[in-house]
Amino acid sequence: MKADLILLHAPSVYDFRKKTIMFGPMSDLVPSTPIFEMYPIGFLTLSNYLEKRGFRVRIVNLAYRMQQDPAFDAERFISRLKAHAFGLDLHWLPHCQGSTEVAGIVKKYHPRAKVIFGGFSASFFYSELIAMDQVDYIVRGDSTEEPLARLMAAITKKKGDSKLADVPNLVYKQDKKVHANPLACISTDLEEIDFDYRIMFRQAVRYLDLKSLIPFTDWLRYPITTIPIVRGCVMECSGCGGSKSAFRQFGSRACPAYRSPQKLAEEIRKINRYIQAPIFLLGDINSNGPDYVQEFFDCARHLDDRIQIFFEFFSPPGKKFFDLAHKAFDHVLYEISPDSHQGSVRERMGKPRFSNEQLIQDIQYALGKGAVRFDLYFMTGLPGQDRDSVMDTVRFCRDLYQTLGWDKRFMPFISPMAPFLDPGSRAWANPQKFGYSLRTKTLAGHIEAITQPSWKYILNYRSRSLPVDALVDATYQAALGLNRLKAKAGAITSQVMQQNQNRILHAVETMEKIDRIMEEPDKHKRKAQLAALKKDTDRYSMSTVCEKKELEFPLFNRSFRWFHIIRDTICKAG
Ligand code: B12
Ligand code: SF4
Repeated sequence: MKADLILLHAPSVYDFRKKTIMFGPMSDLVPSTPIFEMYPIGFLTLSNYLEKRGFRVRIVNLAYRMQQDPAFDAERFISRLKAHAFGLDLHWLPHCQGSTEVAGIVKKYHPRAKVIFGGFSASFFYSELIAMDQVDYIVRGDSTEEPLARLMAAITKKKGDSKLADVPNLVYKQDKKVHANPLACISTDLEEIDFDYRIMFRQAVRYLDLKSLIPFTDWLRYPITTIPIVRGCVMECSGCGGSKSAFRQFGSRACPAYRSPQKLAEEIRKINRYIQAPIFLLGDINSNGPDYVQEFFDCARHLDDRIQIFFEFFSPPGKKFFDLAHKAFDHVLYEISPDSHQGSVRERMGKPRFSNEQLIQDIQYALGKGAVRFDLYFMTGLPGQDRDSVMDTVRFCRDLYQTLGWDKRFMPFISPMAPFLDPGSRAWANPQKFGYSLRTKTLAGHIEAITQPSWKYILNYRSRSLPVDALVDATYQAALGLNRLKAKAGAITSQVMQQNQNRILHAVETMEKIDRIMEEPDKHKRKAQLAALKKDTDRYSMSTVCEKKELEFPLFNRSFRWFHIIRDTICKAG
C-alpha cells in the first residue's frame, strides 16, 4: 500500500557493515548499538498528528533492519518502498553520513518523491543540508508536526491549495534559490501532540511489517517506552545541543514547553494498558517547579502502582520527591548525571549547583524508601577535567559504595563525550572558553569524521586538559574501575565483571592496533589492514564500558497485552 509519507531512520554510517570502524563506547549508555538505530520519539508524534489529519504514514527503521540481518539488502528494500514523500531524521549529528547517503538512495529510485529532513542537527545545519541535491525540504525546529502536515498537504495536494511560502519552519528550494521561512511554529504547551504507541501496531498491520517499526535492537525482549515531559531545557550544560541557548539557536525556542501533568499520567496509563514494561519519563519533572511535581503525583495516584518507572533529575530533588514517588509507584528507578564528581568541573560546565553531600543524602534516602535502583552517569572529556579527575570519579564511587554499605542498587556508569561535542552548545560556540579546540564545524566535516577508523579519530573536539590518547585511556581505565566496584557490590555477577573486563582490555588493544595501522603511509595497505580488523572493531564497540543489560530496569514484569492491542488498535487499523 502506498504511503503518503515514509519516515525513514538511517544508521549513523550507511555502510557500517562494510567499513571498519571502532565506534568504541559511544553508544554504551543508551539502548542502541553503535549505529544508533533508535529513531526519534518524534516519529510517533509526527505519525499520530498526520494520521489524524488523513495522511498515511509509515515508520521504517532501516538502521534496525540492517543491523539485525546482515543479508538485508537496504538498497533493494528502499527501491520497493512506495510513498509520495520520504522524511529522514538528522536529529542526532552522528547520523550525518547515514541520513544523507540514504536520502541519495531514495532519490535514485524515487526521483519524483520528495525528500524531507528534520531534527535538531538538520535545523542547525540547514543551509549546508539544503544545498545537497538529494534534499528537497527541511522542516526546522522542535515543533514540526503542524508544519509537516502543511507541507504534506502541499506535496499531495490533498487538502486544497497549500503554498510552500506559507509553511512555517520550512526551508525549500525554488528557482535555484533557497528560501527559509520563519520559525513561527513553536509549541508552547505540547497540547497538540500525543505519544500514542498504538500507532506502531496499526502501521504494522497496515504494511504487514512489524520489523521496520522496532525502535531498537532487543526492544521486543525489553520493550521500554519513553515519554518526554518537555521540549526545551532550562539548563545550559556546556556541551549540550539541547540546552536553553541551543534550542534558541536552532529552534527559536525562548523557554521550555512542558506536557500537562494530566496528559503525562494519561499517557502512562495508556502505554501500560498495552505494554507492561518500564516507562522512562524523559527530562527532570522538578525543572518545572514544585507545583507541577505535586500535580503530576496527584494525577499519578490513579495509576496502577505496579508500573515500573524511571525518573531522571538534573540535580538531587530532595526528600519530598522520593516520598511522593514512593507513595505513587512500587517500582521506581532514579538517575542523575552529575557528569563529574568534581565541583569545579561541574561549575565550569554550567551544571546545576549542588554538593556531593546533597547527592549522597538523596541517594541514601531514595534507597531507604525502597527505590529499585539509583544510577549515576559520569562522563569523560569535560571542561577542565584531567586524567586524575577521571580516576578520582572512580574513587568517589568507591567511597559512595562504602557509605551505602555496598548496596547493589547503586549503579555508576561512565562514558566519553562522544562522538561529538554538540552543535549549538555553548562550548561549540566558544570552544576556547571551555578548554577545547574543535576539529570541524561543518556538516561535511562531520560526515567525514564519523567514518574514521576509531572513536579517537572521530571525536570532533580536543580537550586541553585531557589530550585525546589520555581521554581514551582514562575512559577505559575508569570503566574497569567501576566494573570492579559493581562486582564487589554484587550489582553484577563476577562472570559479567570478567566478561566486561576482557572486552575492555580487547578494546584497548584494538585501539592500539588501529593507531599503528594509521601510521602506514600506503593507503591500500592501510585499508587492507583495517579490513582485517573488522570483526574486532564490531565486537569491541558493543557493551564495552559496561554490559548493555546493566542499564535495564531490573524487571518485574514485561509483556505485550495482545488482547488489548488487538481489540483496541489492530481491529481499528485501516
Ligand atoms: C530524550 C533524549 C534522548 C533519548 C532518545 C529518545 C528518542 N527515541 O528520541 C535517548 C536517551 C535514547 C537519547 C540518546 C542519544 N542522544 Co539524546 N537527547 C534526548 C533529550 C534529553 C531530549 C530529546 C527530546 O526531548 N526529544 C523530543 C523532541 C524535541 O524531539 P523529537 O520529538 O524526537 O523530534 C522532533 C524534532 O526534532 C523533529 N524531527 C525529528 N526527526 C524528524 C524527521 C523529520 C522528517 C521531520 C520533519 C522532523 C523531525 O520533529 C519532531 C517533532 O517535532 C535531548 C536534549 C534536549 N534537551 O532536547 C538529547 C539530545 C537530543 N541527544 C543527543 C545525543 C548526542 C544523543 C546520543 C547520540 C548520545 C550518545 N552518544 O549515545 C544518543 C543517540 C541515540 C540513538 N539514536 O540511538 C544530543 C543531540 C545533539 C545533536 N545535534 O547531535 C541532545 C540534543 C543533547 C544530548 N547531548 O544529550 N537521547
Ligand atoms: S545536558 Fe543539561 S542542558 Fe542538556 S538536556 Fe540535560 S540538563 Fe538540559
